Amino acid sequence: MVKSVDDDLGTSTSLGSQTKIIISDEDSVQVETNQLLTGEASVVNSSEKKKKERKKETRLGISVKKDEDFGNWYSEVCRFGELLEYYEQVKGCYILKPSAMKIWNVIRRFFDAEIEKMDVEEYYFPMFVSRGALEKEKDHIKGFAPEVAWVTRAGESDLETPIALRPTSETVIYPYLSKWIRGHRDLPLKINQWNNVVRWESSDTTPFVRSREFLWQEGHTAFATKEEAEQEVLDVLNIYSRVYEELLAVPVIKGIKSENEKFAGAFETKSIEAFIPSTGRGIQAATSHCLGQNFAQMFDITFEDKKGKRSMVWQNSWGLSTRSIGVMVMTHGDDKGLVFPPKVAPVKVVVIQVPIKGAVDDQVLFDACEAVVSTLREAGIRAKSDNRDNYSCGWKYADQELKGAPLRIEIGPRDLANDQVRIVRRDTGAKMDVKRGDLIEQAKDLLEKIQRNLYDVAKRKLEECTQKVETWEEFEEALRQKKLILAPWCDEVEVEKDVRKRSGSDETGGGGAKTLCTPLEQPELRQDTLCFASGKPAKKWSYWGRSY
Ligand code: 87F
Repeated sequence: MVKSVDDDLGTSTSLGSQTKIIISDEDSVQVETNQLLTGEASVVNSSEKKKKERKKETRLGISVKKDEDFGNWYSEVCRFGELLEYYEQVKGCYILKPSAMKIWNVIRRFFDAEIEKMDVEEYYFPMFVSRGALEKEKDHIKGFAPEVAWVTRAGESDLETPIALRPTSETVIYPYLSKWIRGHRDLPLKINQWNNVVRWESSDTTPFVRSREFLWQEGHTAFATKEEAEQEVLDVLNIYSRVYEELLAVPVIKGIKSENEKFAGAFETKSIEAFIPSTGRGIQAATSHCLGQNFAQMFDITFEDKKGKRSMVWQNSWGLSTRSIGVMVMTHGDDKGLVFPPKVAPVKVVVIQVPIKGAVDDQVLFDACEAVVSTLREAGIRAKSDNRDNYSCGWKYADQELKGAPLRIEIGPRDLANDQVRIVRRDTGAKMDVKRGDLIEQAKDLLEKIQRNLYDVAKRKLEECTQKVETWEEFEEALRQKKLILAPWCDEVEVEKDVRKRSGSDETGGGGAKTLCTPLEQPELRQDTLCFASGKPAKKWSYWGRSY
């Protein structure tokens, strides 16, 4: 069947003047037949003008390179790889497409299974917060006030008092902890909810990384003792670290936030931090807060202990958001598009037929591809065939490279004759011919290798980008070179503020440098080591850098 390509492109991404790309870098595509890379060979066109436009688009692909214009590369890779689309009605909001939702759901399933082992239970609380409740804890809300969005009207009438959309749910949940917790037998109480939150970011919105509405999980727990609470903060931090390292193949650093950077309502904030070498910016990847008894006091969350004494509970809260998907895209994506780690890939193997005119009946090839997909699926490997017959196979290779599946299988007449398939790795481009009978074993093996390789490459880059410094001059130079900086610090609030001011902003508009975290794993600190910024005795090694 011959079909107009317009059917497929008609509803495509359109942002300002840029319409959906199609394909990239011709060198990267090895087409075994003589078909056109553009895939236009079998397309019936409506008008000459459209044809010309499409040719121009077709040659575009991702229009910039990751190393040359990271911001636009990232936006294009998210849109053209079909993870999301910009929501034109409201700036800073995005439509998450099936690929993004599938990745998020893999993360969700993994995380749910882990926290279930810790006896955390799922709840769902309303998304509305009354003004009274939100402003109850004035100190913690102070800095965040400009980001709170309010509902002020219903239909034509003004609400008597405006209602906020939750930016986080402490003030929604804690009045109920106060009500539900009476005695020591009610503890620990461990709540998790998966939801959306709204934070009215005023500038610099970025898909996944900073959006006005996003998806996350927020955990809120209450304990009888400080020790139990402290242990849980670490346990959750470890699960977050595993989400990044084991699923998303992104290396992260576990650490403690500085006084400046911690959540104002917390006693202590632990976080995991990732680093994006292309921009030289750190990014907070998830947080786990020990709230101490701050909120217990504010919301009157008390219990009667075993001896009949009334005490305040010890609380934690922790969150991981869809930002994680953005960090993964930034880490692994390349100039051809998305690169998904197999464990989260919406499609792990894409199967493409390679027809050669007159060599073998198209139907035979089609059936062979479907059979391979079935075999893979039966073995539990998410697979699909790209059997669109209005595109050349070269075009489809490039399109699928854009969409990030870890493995591509090509099946042509020669493969049929030899009872084999050709497997191509998305991460390295390496190709190998595999006997049909060995397919499952080989595919599983390759998927494991890709998962490991993506992590290893990212880890090596992180190490290459990390620079230990001891003086202000070394710090400035390392910052210029977009390094992740490990420096001895006196741990004083004013010194961190001063570093932020003195380090200025970079050419990409990144703000001044600040601490990312103080790593839990500390290098040895010589007794006479001085703070790189103040010259006072250093108390710890901390990571510094510009950040998202
Ligand atoms: C924005 C507006 C209003 C962050 C906000 O990290 C309030 C806030 O409280 C706010 N942005 N925060 C801190 C959130 C703390 C905490 N909540 C539960 C987490 C993890 C999950």
